[in-house]
Amino acid sequence: QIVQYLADYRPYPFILSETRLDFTLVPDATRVKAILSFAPRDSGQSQDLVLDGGEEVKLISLTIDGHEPDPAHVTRQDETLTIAATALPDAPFTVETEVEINPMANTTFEGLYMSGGMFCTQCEAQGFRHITFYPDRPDVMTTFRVGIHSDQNVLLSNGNLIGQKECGTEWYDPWPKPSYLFALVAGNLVAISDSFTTLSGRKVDLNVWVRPGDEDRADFAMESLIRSMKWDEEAYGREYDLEVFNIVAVDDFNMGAMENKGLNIFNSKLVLASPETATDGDYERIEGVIGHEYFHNWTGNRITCRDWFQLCLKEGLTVFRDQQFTSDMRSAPVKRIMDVQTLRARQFREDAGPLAHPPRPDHYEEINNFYTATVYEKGAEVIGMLKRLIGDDSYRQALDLYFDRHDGDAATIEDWLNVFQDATGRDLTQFKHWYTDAGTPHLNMVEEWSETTAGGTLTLTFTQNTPPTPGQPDKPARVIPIAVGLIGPNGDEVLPTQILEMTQASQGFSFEGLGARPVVSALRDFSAPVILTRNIDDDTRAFLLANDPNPFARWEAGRELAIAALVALSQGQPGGDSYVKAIGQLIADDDADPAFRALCLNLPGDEEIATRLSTLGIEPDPDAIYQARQDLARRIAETHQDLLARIYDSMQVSGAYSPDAEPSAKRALRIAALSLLNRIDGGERAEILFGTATNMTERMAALTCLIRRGRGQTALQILLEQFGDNRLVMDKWFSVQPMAAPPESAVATARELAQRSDFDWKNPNRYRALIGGLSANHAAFHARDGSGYNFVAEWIMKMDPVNPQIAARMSSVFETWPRYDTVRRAKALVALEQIAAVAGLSRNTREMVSRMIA
Ligand code: HT7
Ligand code: ZN
Repeated sequence: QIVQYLADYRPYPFILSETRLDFTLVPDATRVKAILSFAPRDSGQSQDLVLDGGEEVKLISLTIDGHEPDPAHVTRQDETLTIAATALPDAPFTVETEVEINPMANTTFEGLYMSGGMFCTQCEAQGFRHITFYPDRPDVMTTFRVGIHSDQNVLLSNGNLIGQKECGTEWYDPWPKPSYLFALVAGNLVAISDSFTTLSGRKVDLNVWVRPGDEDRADFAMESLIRSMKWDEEAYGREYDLEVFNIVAVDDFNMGAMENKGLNIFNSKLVLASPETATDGDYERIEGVIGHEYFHNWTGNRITCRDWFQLCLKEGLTVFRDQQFTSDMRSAPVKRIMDVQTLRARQFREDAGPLAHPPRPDHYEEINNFYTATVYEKGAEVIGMLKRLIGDDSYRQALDLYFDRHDGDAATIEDWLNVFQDATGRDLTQFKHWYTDAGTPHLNMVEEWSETTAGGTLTLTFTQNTPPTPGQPDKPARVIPIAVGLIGPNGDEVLPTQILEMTQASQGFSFEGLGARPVVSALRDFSAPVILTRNIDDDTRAFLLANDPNPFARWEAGRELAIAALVALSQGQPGGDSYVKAIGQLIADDDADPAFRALCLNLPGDEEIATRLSTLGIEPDPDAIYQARQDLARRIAETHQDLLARIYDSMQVSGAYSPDAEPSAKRALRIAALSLLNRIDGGERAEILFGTATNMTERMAALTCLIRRGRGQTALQILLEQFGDNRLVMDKWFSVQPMAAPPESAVATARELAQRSDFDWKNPNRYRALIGGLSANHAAFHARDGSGYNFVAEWIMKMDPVNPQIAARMSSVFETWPRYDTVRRAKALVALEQIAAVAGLSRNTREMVSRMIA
């Protein structure tokens, strides 16, 4: 069956009470022995036992209760091994298998594979079936006892270490878990070690394992882990539950990191950091992802998902928790603005195109294609809305009930919503549409003001409408929490934030007894993931930018001014005066948080402008957008050059580097000023900064500026000489060139880089750096001659047979193709059809491409 449907879910007919695994690790011929203790779920059920197992898994032996079954009762077909019901007792039984696999030949980085000489696993979502035959589904949970034999010096698996001999270790994980949380690592590694004492006084050993030579870049990861453990106790009352917590850094990794029970495996870029090699952004991401994976211990591991349709149950909640963590560690308003930027850039874009799907999809072909911004980021937004609707105390009560009621379960979105219903007495039937319906609601607000002797009344009428998405033409009205505040003409707040609960397609809310007509600050804190439109002029936006006490709404007002200007300029109309003036006032305010000022100073990117144009029903022209953005940036630089120069000088941070929020914020503002000044100073400041900066944040910023001015060669050469053997710095080196290059030369630059011997394209980080770097250059990727599309398509086709997950993921850069002009559309379609025509194309890429051209 190609398409999997949620409606077809059936419990597994057997209970698995224990899994014993024994690994003898040899790079090209690893042996895996498994002993699985099953019992029929219902007696007299007479069901076949179906185990998942990849076609490349070589079956050496199979016994049931110690006896070889009649071969006629055993069938291997597609990716399964079936033992006929007639060969099974109607009582508990054990299945023992021995298989052989070849980790060295595994280029997919799924299952057991090798990275830089070490053995490593990745089992989510369905990688375990490439290790041995098993019911590889999240609702089959059991304890694991694992033996590892290898000549590597560090041998790790989940749970607690219960035995250690020369060339072997034994691990026992007492917490029942599904196969996707299994992990094994064997390598010549060294550890940064520490410990953490839990709330109830248990001591936990902590290790961050890295390759020898990388130890001096792992401290921040360890500090982040300790902060995460403490935060989860304080914010959610969640304690860690094993004797040891191991983190391993791996160079070849398909995604960011993986929450395997007690043995988190990380892409090395999310562990290793030093001031000379990592940027402030890298540090913040490391802290956030370490937190994310750690928080999964409760939201994902102790309570897992019944099936993969429920993926957002663990991912949405864990993203929400990691966002809260970062807000608490750093600046909450800045974090909220950054999260909204990501949501709009990735999820709104997904929701508006052919790949749109609900946070809880009801069908898929390849589950790996559903680790999306919708499942993760929108999944988190939905939880934020729930919290806003019920309040902080009720949210905490509901979460306590969730952990109490479902600990040890493989749960569903229905279970999750029932917890909230039971904790609050609210009916969440309508709210559930946020989980089941795709698309971003468009929300329009109309204001009506009337005055009587008793005072003024302001009525806000909201109308919601969600455009059709694939397979979902009509959408019912949703519950939308709309946070609103009112600001008087003198700038004072006359009504602090209130949550209006919209439940109808069109609904009015009145505020009576007001003095003079106030200015409405709407959708504060981005209280719902919707696209808000309202009839508002530039002066009112500038007023909000200057006066709104809600930092998100303030930033949003500035953003709207900037976008309005860029939309106008990209269509050859005048625009930008109000923005240029307002931004000058804002950045001159030395009392405002530098991080906030930096966010306001960074112009919306080309992609965001294209999205806005397309929402307005206008075909975006990438070249015109690029030009408009250049022109506006130059005007800001020219108008405010003295102010920007003062900011650039005064935001210099002296002393030892720290990735903390305060110095990072200063650097962010300094860099924002630099990138504007760079347009009028000939690259002079960037050149000096590149030569003098002692941290990667400023060096990368300077390098980007130099490349934009066409004078990056010397700096690139210096970086290459200094860091040619540092993979993570070289990834930056590969990505910044096509990303910052002028659109007319970016594809040629990318092609040239792809020829280099150090373009180790089978490494996902390196591949994403270059191919993703080019596709992030909007005007280059969407070049009218189709050269950007062709380059990316070639590399998708090349990667597909080697690593289908990475190829399929990269293909989503095409998802916006339908919104461009006929010439570009035709070229993009040719590229997509060329991919679709490849013989033997993976299920992953085939599903993505066919959804995009449907
Ligand atoms: N739960 C993990 C998702 C994941 C993954 C991670 C690494 C490599 C392949 C993977 N496939 C799915 C990561 C997370 O969300 O925490
Ligand atoms: Zn996750």
